[in-house]
Amino acid sequence: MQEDILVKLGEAVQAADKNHAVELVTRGLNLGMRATDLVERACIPAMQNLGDLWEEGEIFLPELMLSAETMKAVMAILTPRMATEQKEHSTSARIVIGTVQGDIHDIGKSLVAAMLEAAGFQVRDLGADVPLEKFCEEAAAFQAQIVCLSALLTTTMMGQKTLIDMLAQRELRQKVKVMVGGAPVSRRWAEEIGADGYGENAIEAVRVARQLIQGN
Ligand code: B12
Repeated sequence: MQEDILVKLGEAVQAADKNHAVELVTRGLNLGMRATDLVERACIPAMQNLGDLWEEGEIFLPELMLSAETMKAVMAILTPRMATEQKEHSTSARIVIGTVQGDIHDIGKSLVAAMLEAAGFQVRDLGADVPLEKFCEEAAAFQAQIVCLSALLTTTMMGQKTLIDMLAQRELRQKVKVMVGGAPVSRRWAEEIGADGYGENAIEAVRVARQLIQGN
């Protein structure tokens, strides 16, 4: 039954069948399934699959946008649940997160923000297409220990490097750690630009954020 829900949820996200996806998520939660499992085992693989289909020219941008909307509707239900599932590791550390300017992809960033919040971090989510200046201002105002930068386009990855340079120029670099991620971002890129941490997915993001805080 639970496996069946995971399969059908993945299909509903891919087919952009928002009502059905919401219904399946509600049913899964009522059956006692973990929100984290519904996200990681159904929704994320579906988005990855869509990316592959798009790359192969099997689907087009409007279809992708509808699936992204479906994913957001599902995440609106699952995010608060994920928070209550993981509250025990609470920390008072503060994190500012956003997708860098020029880049509107926010699904992965929101997932990382939700998982960090679920892990007990205080998270200020600046959204997508965030001016680099704003990251600096908010990091200082919020007294963040970590700034998380998401980039999904090879062209916007450079914003991650620019932000690290900007923090250094403003003498904020010693005060705040920088974590980077997003589909085209790699550990190698993170090292190259002098970031303090990299996470391939939301789970790793939480693990790395905890390490950075402990290392403080
Ligand atoms: C959904 C999607 C869209 C949606 C976005 C909806 C939204 N609100 O986010 C829409 C349809 C709007 C869209 C638009 C575009 N897209 Co698009 N999109 C995708 C797609 C299929 C999936 C992205 C996604 O949501 N994945 C699911 C999430 C959960 O995964 P994720 O984002 O990778 O995040 C995970 C990790 O990367 C990591 N992570 C993410 N951020 C961070 C941050 C930190 C700090 C850490 C530690 C970890 C971390 O954890 C997350 C959770 O596990 C990708 C394909 C792909 N393979 O990524 C293309 C893709 C990213 N898009 C692409 C392109 C080209 C575009 C457009 C330019 C298309 C166009 N011609 O207009 C525009 C972008 C306009 C702009 N200025 O930003 C290309 C980028 C190519 C490139 N190399 O630059 C891709 C790779 C598709 C492709 N293969 O060609 N897109």
